[in-house]
Amino acid sequence: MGLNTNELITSVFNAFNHNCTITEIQEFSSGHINDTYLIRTAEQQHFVLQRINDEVFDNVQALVNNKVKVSKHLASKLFRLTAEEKYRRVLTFLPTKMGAYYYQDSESKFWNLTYYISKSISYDTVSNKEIAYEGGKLFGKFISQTSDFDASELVEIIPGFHDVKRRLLQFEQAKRKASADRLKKANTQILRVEALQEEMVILQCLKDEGKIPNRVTHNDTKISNALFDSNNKGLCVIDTDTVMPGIVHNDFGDAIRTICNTAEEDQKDLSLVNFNVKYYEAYLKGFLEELQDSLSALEIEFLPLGAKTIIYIMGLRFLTDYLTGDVYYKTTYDEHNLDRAKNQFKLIESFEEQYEEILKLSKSISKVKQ
Ligand code: GN1
Ligand code: MG
Repeated sequence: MGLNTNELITSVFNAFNHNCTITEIQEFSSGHINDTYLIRTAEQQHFVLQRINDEVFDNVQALVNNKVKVSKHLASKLFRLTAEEKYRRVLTFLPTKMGAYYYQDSESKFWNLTYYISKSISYDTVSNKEIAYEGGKLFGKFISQTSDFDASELVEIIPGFHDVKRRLLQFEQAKRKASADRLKKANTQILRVEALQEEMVILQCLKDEGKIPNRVTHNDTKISNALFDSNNKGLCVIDTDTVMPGIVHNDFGDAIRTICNTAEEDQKDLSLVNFNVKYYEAYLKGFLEELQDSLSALEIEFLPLGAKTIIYIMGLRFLTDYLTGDVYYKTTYDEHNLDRAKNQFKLIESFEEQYEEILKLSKSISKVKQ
C-alpha cells in the first residue's frame, strides 16, 4: 500500500537538512500549478514544502537551480542583516541531507523546501494605495537588485512564456481542436483576442528587434506573490518558479493586472471587475523609485502597453486552456477558465476606457523620475 499524503509529506520533509519535527501540515490552495504545504514544527521554525508540477515544468532541476541562484544573489545584497531578518526578506531554500536543493520521491515527483515567512500578510486584491505603492517598490527592487546578475545564466523554464505570438499560435491550435460547445460559449472572448492581437504583439516585436533588453524577471508578479509586514511595508517576493530572462514589462504588467483589478481573477460578476487608476499611479511611483536609473526611456514609455499586454496574455491563456479542455490550470468547475478569461477581458475594457488618463499619469510620473 502506498503512503497517505501526510506520511508522504513527512517522509519528504525529513529528507531535507534540518533538525525539526513536524507538528502540523496545512495545504495552501491558492496556486494554480504546484501543490504547496505549510509545515509547522515543534521547534517553532516553520517551512513551506512544495511539490513541483512536472507536467507544466519539464526541467525541474533547472527550475530549482534558477530559483536558488537568484535567491543567493538577492541574499548577498542583504549582508548587513542578521540571518533571521534576511530569511524574512528573501526566499531561502534548504538542501536535502544529500546536498541537492530538491528531493525526488518514490514516484519521481520533485519537491523543494523554504523557510516560512511568519507574521507576513499577502493580498489577493488590493484595498489601499499604500499596498500598491509598496508592491511597486518590492517588485521594482527585485529587478534592480538582479540587474547585476547575468540573465543568460538562467534557463528559460517555459520557452516563450510571455511571448504573445507563441501564445496566439497555441490559441489557434486550441481553436482547431475545441468542441463546438466550448467554441460557442467562448465566442465573444475569441473575437476580443482577434481584435486586439495586432496591438498586443508590439512589445514582442520590440523585444525580438533587440530594442527592449532581457533582464532577470520574476514573471509571476501577481500581488499575492508579494509579502508585507504588519505595517503593510513590503517584505519579500515569493514564488520564483518562473524567474528567467524577460522584459521589464512582464513584471510591471502582471502586478498591475492584479493590483488594479477591483476584484479577484476568479470573480464571475463582471460588474465588480474594474481597473483602478489610483492604484496604477501608486504602483508606478513605487516601481520607478526603485528602478528609474536602470530603465531606458523606451522601456518606460511602453510600461502602460506592458500592463495591457499582460492582462491580454492571461486572458488568452485561460481561454486557450478552456478550449483545450482544462489541462493546464487547476479548475474547480466546468467554466472556471472561461470565467477567468472573461474577467481579464473585462479588465482590459475598463483599462481602455481610462487609457488617456493612464498615459497622462505615466508621462508625468516618469518625467519627474528621469
Ligand atoms: C499560475 O500557480 P500560480 O498561481 O503561481 C501561472 C501564472 C499565472 C497565474 C494566474 C507557471 O501561477 O503564469 O499568472 O497562474 N503560472 C504558470 O493566477 O503558468
Ligand atoms: Mg506562480
